[in-house]
Amino acid sequence: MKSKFVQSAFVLAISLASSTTVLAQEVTLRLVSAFAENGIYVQHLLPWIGKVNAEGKGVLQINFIGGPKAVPTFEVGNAVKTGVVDMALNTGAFYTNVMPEADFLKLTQIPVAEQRKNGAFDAINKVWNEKGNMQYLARTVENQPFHIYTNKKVDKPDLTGQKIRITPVYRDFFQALNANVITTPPGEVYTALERGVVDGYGWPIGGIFDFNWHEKTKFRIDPGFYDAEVSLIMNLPAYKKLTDTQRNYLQKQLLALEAENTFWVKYGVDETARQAKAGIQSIAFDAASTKAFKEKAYDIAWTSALKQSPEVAAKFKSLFSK
Ligand code: 173
Repeated sequence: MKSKFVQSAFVLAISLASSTTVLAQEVTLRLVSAFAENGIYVQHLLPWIGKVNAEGKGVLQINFIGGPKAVPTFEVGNAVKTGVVDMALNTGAFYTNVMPEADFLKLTQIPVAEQRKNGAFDAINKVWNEKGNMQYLARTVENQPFHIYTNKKVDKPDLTGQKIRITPVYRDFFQALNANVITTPPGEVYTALERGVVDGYGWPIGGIFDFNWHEKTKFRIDPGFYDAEVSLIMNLPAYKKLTDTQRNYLQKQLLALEAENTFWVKYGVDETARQAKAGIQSIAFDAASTKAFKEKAYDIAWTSALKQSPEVAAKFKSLFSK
């Protein structure tokens, strides 16, 4: 009798201990997005979060808090840096207030898979760790060039007399094209167009329908330039606190997420067709001007980068270029 009691108490103690261990090994990471929840970047990410949570029971869970209503777009970088949140879906242009180098990621001309092989990814993380107190986890968007969308027709690459909505992505280039620039988060673009505060805006090839901007857009200037960088970033102390099992699990899922980036090429093609159907006209230049336009975009951005952060820009330029 007594020994049976001792035995079951022992079994109970063991099972309690192991269930505590299981609980202690499951971490829940709070994630916010600098992009709106109804936009393609978040919509593309949500199934992945679902999969991470379904397969990560007892190991790692991601709690999606929300978009810019939870944390304003331009404050998300600092929220990650200071640990207010653990993780974010963000783009470098939105956290140049943390480090100017964040915006350099738009200049990559090789796929993220190659960045992981040629040392670019590690070079990014060295800067992100040291200057941003964050870990650069994965690039979730590729092959989405930026464009100029405008309601004022042009026949050459010149935006004289035009007011264009920007973020740091476009500033130097659009100013070099003589535009008057106004910085706003994406959430303010529709109203700015509606009120005539701007004649146009910069945005990648995909996504303008998510916010109904097509209703207020007449022209898209081709070609596109740079590559929209949208990535998952994480507070560095939170990343370092993960157990090996948790970090390995997260890494496996991040690589699976990047493997799905093939989605974006077709999405770009589909969005281009959808714009044409919606009556948005493409403005194209002759072959020489097109080439010069693209070269100017990169030249201006790298010149600016080299001024802002000479060593990092030089390193990134050699690792990001084709
Ligand atoms: O808001 C923007 O135009 C911008 O900077 C951006 C960056 C990456 C993807 C989409 C938009």
